[in-house]
Amino acid sequence: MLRIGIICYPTFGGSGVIATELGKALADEGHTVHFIAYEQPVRLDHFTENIFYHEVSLNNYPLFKYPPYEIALTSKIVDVVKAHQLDVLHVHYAIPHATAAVMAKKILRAEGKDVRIVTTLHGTDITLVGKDASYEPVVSYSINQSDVVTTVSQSLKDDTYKYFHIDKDIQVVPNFIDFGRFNKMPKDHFKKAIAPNGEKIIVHTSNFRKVKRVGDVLKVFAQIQKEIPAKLLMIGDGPERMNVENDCRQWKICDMVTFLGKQEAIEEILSVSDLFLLTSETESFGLAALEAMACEVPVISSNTGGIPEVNIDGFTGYTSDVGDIDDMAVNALKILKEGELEKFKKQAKEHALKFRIQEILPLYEKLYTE
Ligand code: GMT
Repeated sequence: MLRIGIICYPTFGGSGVIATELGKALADEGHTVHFIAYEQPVRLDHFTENIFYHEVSLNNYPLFKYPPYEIALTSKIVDVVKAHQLDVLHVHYAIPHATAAVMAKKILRAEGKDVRIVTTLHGTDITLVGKDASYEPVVSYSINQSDVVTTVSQSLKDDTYKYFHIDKDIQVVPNFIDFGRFNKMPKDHFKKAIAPNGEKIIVHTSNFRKVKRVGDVLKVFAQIQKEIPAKLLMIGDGPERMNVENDCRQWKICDMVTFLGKQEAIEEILSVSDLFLLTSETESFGLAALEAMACEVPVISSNTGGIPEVNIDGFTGYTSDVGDIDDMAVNALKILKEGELEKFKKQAKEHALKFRIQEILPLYEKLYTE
């Protein structure tokens, strides 16, 4: 059994969720897992005897305009590796986690201790933030200095080679889903409360950042509700929420749209939903779409990045060019209107099953032991 350090963002975002669920599953297998983050990861909600959490705390000094988080993180990694004899560090998201891990490895090597680094790239660390000239050289170096590098989709692997100077072999290990949690549950009373007249329930979940194009979600819904009775549930929170709420008021469709904010029990909401909308500008994988599919919800999405590896056009839903609202609305109506819904629901789950955590976990374990 291995002693594994997992470095991640603790927030609701996909990379933090994947890192936390992976750590919990590894602990279930008998490995010892040490999470290192600036806050307790949101999905790390139970006490488990072989899971530990180490918080990175920052002692700021008035001289510092910018608190040196990477240094605090590096020091914490060095300390935890030494104190707990870690074998491997699995870092999720390149910035600054891979960089801190590489630095920690060098410090430890100077002291005669070897630790291996597995870096998993998640998306925006490559496609949005990382490729920016202000980060690129450091991100390239940190990827090249990792012992193993993985991406969550083939598309992200291609993008990484395109935007960075990488001399390493990158392995694709897709994101996964825990069917123990994400499964369609009988929640008919809940469905009746949201859609008392049998309206179709459309759902979107995200962090409401610009990259998600949440305005497009509302535009697609505005077209759908002209044709069939429908309700839209908007889950999550972030910078674009207020703009979309304003659009909603202006278009006078507020009685059909509910903003639920951040939610823990997403699977309960997905269980009563008929269609999931994901209109992102870029998306390396689209974990939110996979969670929906696992709960038998077909997906209407853009065809950007890794989404087509998850949402199979014409099978689990449909994909359209980014911003092609009309095509997305037509496709949504095709599924909702023409008695196709049950078939698409079944197929969405069928494809989601390929991403069961039981299939993906051994791939990571193999990388660690190698
Ligand atoms: O989507 C976000 O803004 C959050 C981001 C993250 O790093 O938490 O998500 C990225 O990683 C997820 C897990 O691997 C992927 O499912 C998302 O597609 C990816 N987001 C983007 O590429 C925009």
